[in-house]
Amino acid sequence: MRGSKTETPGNAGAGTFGRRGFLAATGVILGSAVLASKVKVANALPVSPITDGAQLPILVIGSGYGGAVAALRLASAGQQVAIVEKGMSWSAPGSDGKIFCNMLNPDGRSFWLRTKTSQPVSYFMGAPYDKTIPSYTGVLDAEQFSQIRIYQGRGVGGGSLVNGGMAVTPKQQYFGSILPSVDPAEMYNTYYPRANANLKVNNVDQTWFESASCYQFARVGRKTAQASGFTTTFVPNVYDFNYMKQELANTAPRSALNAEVIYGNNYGKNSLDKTYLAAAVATGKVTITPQHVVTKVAPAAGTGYTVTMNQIDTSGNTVATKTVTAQKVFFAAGSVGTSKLLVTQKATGALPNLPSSVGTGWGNNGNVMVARQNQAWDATGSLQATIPVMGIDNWADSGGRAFAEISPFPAGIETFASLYLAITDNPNRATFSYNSGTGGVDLNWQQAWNGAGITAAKRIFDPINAKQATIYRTDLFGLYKTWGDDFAYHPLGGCVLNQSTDNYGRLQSYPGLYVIDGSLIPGNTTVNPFVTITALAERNIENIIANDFK
Ligand code: FAE
Repeated sequence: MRGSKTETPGNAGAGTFGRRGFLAATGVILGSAVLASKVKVANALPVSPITDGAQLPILVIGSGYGGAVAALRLASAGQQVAIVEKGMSWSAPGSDGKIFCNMLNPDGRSFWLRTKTSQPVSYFMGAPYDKTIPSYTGVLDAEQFSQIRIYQGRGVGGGSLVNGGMAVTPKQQYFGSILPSVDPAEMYNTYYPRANANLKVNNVDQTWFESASCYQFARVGRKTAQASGFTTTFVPNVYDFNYMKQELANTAPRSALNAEVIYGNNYGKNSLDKTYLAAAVATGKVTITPQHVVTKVAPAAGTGYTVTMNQIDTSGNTVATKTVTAQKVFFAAGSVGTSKLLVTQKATGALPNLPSSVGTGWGNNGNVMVARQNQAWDATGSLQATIPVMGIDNWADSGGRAFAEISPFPAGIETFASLYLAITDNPNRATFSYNSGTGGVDLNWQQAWNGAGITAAKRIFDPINAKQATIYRTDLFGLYKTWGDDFAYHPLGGCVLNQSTDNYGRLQSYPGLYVIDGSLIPGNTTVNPFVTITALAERNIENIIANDFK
């Protein structure tokens, strides 16, 4: 093992830019409330470098929802578990005293190994406002495939570090379309409640919501939707709403109210490092090794599997290559990460007997983004909580099913814009394939396939615009471009349950190999996905522990 020091965010890439924000290019200076109070560093999860040549009972690849559930439940059942994670352990503050940067002042901590940000809303008033940043192993990856870029969290906690925290249990009536081989009764009686409790899901205080200035955007989104006859619904979240109340009252440092979310929240959010992973580590049986990228899994000479990984520094350079042997391996690298690993192992002959369905069934949860320009009397507010709490539910519309999250647009100024992330019933599915020329993995998703999602979303927003006499914004996703249809937040599938695995995530041709993340879900969850990913992982690991650890 060479140079195995595990790095922390430290100063690299942090605080490189001043407090001029993403609208600076348009000449607008942002005025955001900055609390002078002393910054409290989050409780760090302990990390330990994995040893080259280690013999392990269980290795978990990835520390997002699936990996965190697997680790907690296996450790609680008495098993020793090692987690390896590609991203960093986000536990040490940068030179500005904060662990994460916010959306108005992105620095190296924002993106995974990019020299320029790749923001979902990347234009404003027709001007691009992505900005130059130092290349660093930042927390949000915008992974570019030929016709789609897929946003994913990188770090101990996976997507929980960067997501909006919307913790939505799908309506039971639609569950059969999400996971047809899973018994809805067991999910709704046992595993969804278990997931919600362990994720610390909570609800906004509706009385407070009605007057909170930071949710004016949501109230306007609700009003305009309801005026056109649409149903709106409050959406639970893992962000601690009591903490947010203190933010608004200026009695606690601001996070959701300081434009923090997709590059991480410094306070307030119950990400996995504070829930499942903290509980897993508390068992004393779980080790976490960040900054290690698994590249190969193959049967070992004796029993179990050899797993090869590159230890990387904060520039993404390999500083050591290690091989360990594990009796059982859980793939929890996320829909994209697990799919890429599996199609590569099959194509390169490391795991040749994986089923040919591996890599198929990938969908974007129907994601499309859009914004409307409200009338002058419908201001959306210059202070917007980054945590969404409301959605427009039009899934019952068989002409085009959609659930649209009323998203914040935390620009720090009044924009009069209502932004939405629509989850639609887009039936298109793509396939990952190994590219022997590049040694990488391609995804054949076509941008035009998002036409189905746009059609469904228009069934909500065309009527709202007609009723309100308002228009779509065309300056946020490009020059004269209405739809954010070239990216996704919700990758799902690629190793579909009961197709590429058995009905509990076992890769049957290789006993001891399991998949336990969003790659199991065939492309759509009708709502935001992480509660379903967590609940399915809870269900599957219970069966695996009961049957494979006798
Ligand atoms: P994930 O959480 O992505 O974890 C996989 C982990 O594996 C990551 O930490 C990777 O760095 C790591 N990894 C990948 N490859 C390797 C490798 N080769 N070796 C070692 N480690 C590896 O997977 N969902 C919601 O339900 N509500 C929301 O409000 C919401 N908002 C979102 C906002 C954004 C900006 C984004 C990007 C996503 C959002 N999501 C939301 C999606 C949600 O975060 C995502 O579905 C889950 O994180 C997926 O969970 P997995 O366990 O599958």
